[in-house]
This record gives sequence, C-alpha cells and structure tokens, in this order.
Amino acid sequence: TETAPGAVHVPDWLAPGRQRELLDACRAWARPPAGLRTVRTPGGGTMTARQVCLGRHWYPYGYAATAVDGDGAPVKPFPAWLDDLARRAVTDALGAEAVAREPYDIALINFYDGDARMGMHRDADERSDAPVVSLSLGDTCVFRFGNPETRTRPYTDTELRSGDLFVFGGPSRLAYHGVPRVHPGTAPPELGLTGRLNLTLRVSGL
Ligand code: MD3
Ligand code: FE
Repeated sequence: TETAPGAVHVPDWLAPGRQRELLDACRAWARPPAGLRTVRTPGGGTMTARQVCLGRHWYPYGYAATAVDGDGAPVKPFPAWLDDLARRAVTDALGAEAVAREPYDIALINFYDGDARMGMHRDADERSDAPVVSLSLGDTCVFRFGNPETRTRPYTDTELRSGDLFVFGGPSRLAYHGVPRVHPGTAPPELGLTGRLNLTLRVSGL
C-alpha cells in the first residue's frame, strides 16, 4: 500500500524462512571486525540504535570506505545477493521501471533494543535518486513518515513488523522519517530475536 507518493509498504514480504536467513546473515555481519558500532552524532551524543554497514561506513553525514570510528577495520563487502534482493524488492513495490541502473552497493543495518529510537531525519548522503529499500525483522515498531519540507507535522504513523518491506522512491526519497518507539516482546517467537533490526539497501552513487 502507498503511504505517500513513491513510499510503498508491503507487509510480510519476507516469508518466515527468509527472515531467519536474513537474520543469520545480519548476526554474522554484526560480529567483529568492523561489526556493530555506536554512531556518534555531531552534537556529541550517540545514536541509541547500534549499526553495522556493508560496502561503506556511514557516519554523520557521509560515507567512508575506511572506518572513521569503531575498531578501524575495513568495512565488510556488500554481497551481490543483496543487490538481487533490492532489485526484487523495488520491482515488487514500485514496478520494473523504478529499478535503478546502477547496482545497490551499501547496506546499513540498525539494531534496536526496547529503548532505542531514531529521531526525525532525512537520508541525503547518497548521490543517487535510486529508491531506498527497508526490511524489518523482530519487534514491531512505530515508523513515522513526515514530508520532504520540514521535520515537523504532518506525519503518518505506521507499524513495521517482522518481514515487512518498505520502499522509498520518487518524492518520498528525501522525506523526513523516524522511529519514535519499538514495542518490546512483539517479535515472532520462532525467529529468536530480542529487539528489532532494520536493514536498508541503497545506491551510493559514489
Ligand atoms: C525513507 N532507518 O536507516 S526504516 C535509516 O527503522 C532509517 O532503522 C529506520 O531511517 C529504521 O536511515 C527507518 C524506514 C526508512 C529507511 C530509509 C529511508 C525510511 C526511509 C530512506 C529514505 C526515506
Ligand atoms: Fe533514514
């Protein structure tokens, strides 16, 4: 269903077996070296969700081929199967015309515990207008989608559950968005995940 122009939510896009496979891959990527790190914000604070990157490290506000924080190890490679997954996701959500020419080359994986949040922000560090693909695993969260102009209202709040796909293309690509809360204990029990994880796939254009 289209939440805003170019923003399409596909509940239950990943079957339970695929959720498990993706979770296992994310857990492997989260291990050192270049594993989960706490992202420092320019104001001196830290993000409450912890993050692991593939392809390039994201740091506020840009991408780096070598780690500028964390353990200093080189970033893990972005595997070709994630590009295939991103292309299938965009095709299913927006249609084949919306799929980018350039390969998807960056994954950002955010791990949320029950207290983690993500404030309203825009993702403007990519030099490509290719749609961003978001996949959620584990606990349900409230996802807040704003507008391209201001960090403030009007918002649309939707719940993102384990297995859901969200694709952000067109005018929604630069809209403000955030995660005001996670609902602890709502993950599918068979997944074996405490907390929430979100994987985004992007074209860096770099
Ligand atoms: C809209 N992640 O990684 S997912 C992010 O749940 C991010 O971890 C949140 O915001 C999370 O930047 C929200 C939905 C999402 C992801 C990327 C977007 C919405 C987006 C990029 C552009 C526009
Ligand atoms: Fe974002």
